[in-house]
Order: sequence, then C-alpha cells, then structure tokens
Amino acid sequence: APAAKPLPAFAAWKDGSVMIVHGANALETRRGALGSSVITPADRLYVRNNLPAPDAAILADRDAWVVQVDGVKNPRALTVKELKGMGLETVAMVLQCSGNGRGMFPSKPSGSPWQVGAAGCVLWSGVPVRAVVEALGGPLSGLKYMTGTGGEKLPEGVDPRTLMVERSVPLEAMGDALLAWELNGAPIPLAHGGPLRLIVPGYTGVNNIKYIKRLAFTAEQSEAAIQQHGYRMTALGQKSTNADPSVWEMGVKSWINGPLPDSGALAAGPCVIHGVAFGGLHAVKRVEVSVDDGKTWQEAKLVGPDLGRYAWRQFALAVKLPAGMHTLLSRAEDSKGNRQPELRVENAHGYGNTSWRDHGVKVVVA
Ligand code: MSS
Repeated sequence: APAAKPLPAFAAWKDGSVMIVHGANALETRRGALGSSVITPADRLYVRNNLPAPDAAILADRDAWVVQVDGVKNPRALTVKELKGMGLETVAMVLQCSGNGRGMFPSKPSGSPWQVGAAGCVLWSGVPVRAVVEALGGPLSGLKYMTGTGGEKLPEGVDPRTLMVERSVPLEAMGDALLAWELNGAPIPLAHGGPLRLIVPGYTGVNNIKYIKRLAFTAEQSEAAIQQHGYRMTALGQKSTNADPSVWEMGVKSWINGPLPDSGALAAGPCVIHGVAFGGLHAVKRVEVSVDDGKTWQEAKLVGPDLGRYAWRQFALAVKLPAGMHTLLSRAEDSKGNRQPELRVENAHGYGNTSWRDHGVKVVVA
C-alpha cells in the first residue's frame, strides 16, 4: 500500500490517525472516527479549500480583520471587534462538502473521492447576519442573493473571476446565517476560515465562505466561475452552465458509522448499529435501519441531545446478528416528510449523494 500522505502544514494540528489526506487541500475524516457525542472535534473535522489558504499572519490580530458589507442602506467596512458588539448567537450545524459521497459514484467524477467523511457537526458562534444588516439600515430593496467573498490573495494578471471563491445563496438563507469567529468554543483555526467565516446553516460546505472579506446583498449571482459553472448539478457528460441548478441546500441523509467492515471480526450476538442523520434545512425526524439489504426496516432510536434542526442526530439500534455476511443500511426522514432516496442523482461532478443504497456497509459476523 502507498504510504499515507502527511498532513499539510496549515492542518498539521489535526489528528492524523483519523484523517485521509486526499491532497494538500482535501482532508477527510475516516468513517467511524466522527464520534458518537454529536459534536465533531475540530481536530477531526474535514478540510477542503479550493485555493491555498491565506498566510497564518491573518490570525495575528483577529479583531482587526475587516469585512466590507454592501447592498444595505449604509454600506461600510466592519472589523471583527465591531461585529462582536453587534450580536451573538451559536448554531450547531452539519458542515458538509457538496461532493461528500462522490467516491461512491461509479462514473468516477473528478474531484476528491470523498466517502462519508467530508462532513462534521460543529458549533459556530458569531453575530447573526440579520443583526448586521439591521445595524446598517436594512437591506436595499429588490436584491435576491447574499454573496460572500473569500479573503484569499489572488495571483496578479489573472481575471479574478476565474479563481476567486465567491458564492451567492438565495436571500432567505440570511435568516439563520452568521458571521462567525468561533468554532466549537475556540477562535476559528485558519484551516476552517478564521478570523471570520460566513456560516449558512443547511447549505453545503462551499457556501460557507472562509476568511470572508466582503458580504454583499446582490441582485444577481456572483460572476465568479465557482458560482457560474462550478458547484452545479450538471448532467453526466455535459459541460456546466449557469442554467444547471446550483448546489445550495443539503438533502436529508444518514449513514452508519459502526459496525464497519474494518471494525474487526464481529462475534455473533448483540451489537449496536449506530450512525448520523440530518435533514439539511429541516430537523431529522426518524431513522430506519435494515440488516437484510433493505428487505425489512426497523426504527432506530435518536440518541444524544437535540441541538436544533441544522445539527445531526446520532441514531442507534440494538440488534442480534447471526453468523454470516450482512448488508446494513440506514435511511432518514425529515420533519417535512422528505425521505432519503434509495438512489443517487447521477451528475457530472458527483455532488449531492444522499443515496441510502450507496451508504450501506457489509459486515461479516463469525
Ligand atoms: N471558503 C474560501 N474562502 N475558500 C475555499 O476554498 N472552500 C469551500 C468552503 N469555504 C472554500 C471556502 C468548500 S468547497 C468547502 S466543502 C468548505 O469550505 C470546507 O470547510 P472546512 O472548514 O471543512 O474546510 Mo466543498 O462544497
């Protein structure tokens, strides 16, 4: 087997024993290493960057970081220090890369072949975007999107639109959005977007802009390639255009984190099947588990604290597994009655895999 790649310097503080290094800007958490107490520790949280992260010097004086706010009555630049005086909220939220589960597409789309571990459930603290907007006189009328721009330095001489990380989400996403400076009770590390990150609960990872330098309410979506062509549900074999649906809200999803095929030989008898389930914009309502490849289903118990509709729930089901090979599956339903689908939606870039079939695991009981 090839030697495991080392952790990149900006994420060297991660727990290397549980991270899969796909590349310098793509680290995944091993399945089964997400823990069972709801919150994913920061040193196990996946990392994904489209551009190299800025220099760590941007963290030297966190309170001095500046974000320009536009598309409001009184547009202006605000420091993190000023933001800290404008409001405070905490949200527990599943942060999940748009391409989580891409590694399960038989079409082998380009991009990191994530299994389940480009996701975690974490706490963000910061000021509600709506409080900032109110303080700046309210939104201008007729605007349709909230657009965040990443603070990466771009190389000179290239059209910034080709590279910059700038994403627009529908205006209503502002409702629960935060400008956050804290992750799991500590200042946000560089790898996760410190000193300041836009948090858009219920939306896929890419919409959560790290080191945000501009927050704008806009009539149109960003002209950046990452918005116009990137992160869209494009039919297999087609080139992406801005007519394809953008990857925004997350769908209802669950997967099993134990037992796993590599948990070692399982002894026949009692066993607890457990995993995580979330509903994107809506709370997860129930999870069913099958131990016979989907022929029959049993309702699992949601365990642990309910941290709100954007967080995941851990589920558990005690079963007795006889000797033999078993395909274990889970499927979730949200509070609006949306059900996790059996099959993935094929698409050119491997986004949005919520298939319960794909996320099943095979275990052997001796
Ligand atoms: N931001 C910025 N500024 N830059 C970049 O690159 N990326 C994305 C987000 N944000 C970026 C940003 C992505 S893409 C993702 S996932 C996320 O982020 C991740 O996060 P973490 O913290 O985990 O690393 Mo896919 O959809």
